[in-house]
Amino acid sequence: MTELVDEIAAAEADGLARVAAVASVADLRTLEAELVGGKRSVIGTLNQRLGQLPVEARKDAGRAINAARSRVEAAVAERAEKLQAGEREAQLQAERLDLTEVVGRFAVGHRHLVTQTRDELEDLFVAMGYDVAEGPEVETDWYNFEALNMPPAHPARSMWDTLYVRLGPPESTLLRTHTSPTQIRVMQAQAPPIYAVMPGRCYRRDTPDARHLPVFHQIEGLVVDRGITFGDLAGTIEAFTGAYFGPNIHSRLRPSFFPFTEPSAEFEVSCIFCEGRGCRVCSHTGWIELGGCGMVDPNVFAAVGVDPEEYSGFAFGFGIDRCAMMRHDVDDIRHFIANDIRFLEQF
Ligand code: FA5
Repeated sequence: MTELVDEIAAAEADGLARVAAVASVADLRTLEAELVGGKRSVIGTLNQRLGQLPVEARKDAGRAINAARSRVEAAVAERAEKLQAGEREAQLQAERLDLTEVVGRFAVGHRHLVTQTRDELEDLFVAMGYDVAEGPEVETDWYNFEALNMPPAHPARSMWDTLYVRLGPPESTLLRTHTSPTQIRVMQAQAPPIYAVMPGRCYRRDTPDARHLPVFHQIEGLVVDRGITFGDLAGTIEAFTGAYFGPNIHSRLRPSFFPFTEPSAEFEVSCIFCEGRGCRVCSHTGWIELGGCGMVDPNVFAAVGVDPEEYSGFAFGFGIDRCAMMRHDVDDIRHFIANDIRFLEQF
């Protein structure tokens, strides 16, 4: 009996010392389980030994064990409170917001060079009296090809291969290959006179290289009015070229073919790198191609119900990315989509 009482006293003293020394709430919980947790805890084991004692001695020893358990539990509770308070304080310190801290200026981004170019081109044409219109990037075959005088299986379609979208009948919906379908939408939406530019994103099955991207930007122009001539087209292109690239840069039209214009031309501007004298960039021709243009084909007018006897018009379409390249001396169109901040920050 005295043996067990001594053991109880020793176990209590040891338990209290360990509780006092523990440094965190988590460790305290582990220790609590070890000391007073269950049958296998220190107190639990002592309890189990009561059965071996004679009845009289059992009572006293039982009381001693309960008293020891109470004191250990009280010490645990007291220690827990202290540790919790300390931990809460440490957390508050760690999460404290210093409202007096001075943060440097936020780095504000800016519009991408292609967007800046698009805005500038829009402004330039708005100053010449044009409206700005937009059309969808996901187009129907009819707008992208058929209304532009390219019936199914027309060979010119192969120049403008693209991705088809699973919507409606097979091969009826696609990612537009040029901004020209917006011409059709504008003519459907309003009667002449029309003076409009239509910028936007285009898609083609083109392998990326220094001058091509599969996703790029064009700006379309459309004028429909009484008495519009090829001279008006040439004059407009020349006015635009001088206004955008500067007075030393000129334009020229070279005969070409587009199903939706007749006659058609490629328009070229004198090479901005050598100002027309001839260099490597322009393959020593002095000229760089920027886009296509021509007089609106009567079949296009027929598709939208404009009377070609009363009205005539011209249209043009050129690459916005290409304009930005030429104006800012960018030697590879892929820089625009590489997302290299060192490139983008320059503009
Ligand atoms: C056309 O897309 C015609 N719709 C242009 C047109 C409009 C002609 C109105 C007549 C009347 P083309 O496929 O040549 O034409 O493209 C015109 C311009 O878009 C090119 O000169 C070039 O500047 C730009 N472009 C074409 N493909 C790409 C590409 N993959 N990456 C970057 N720019 C491109």
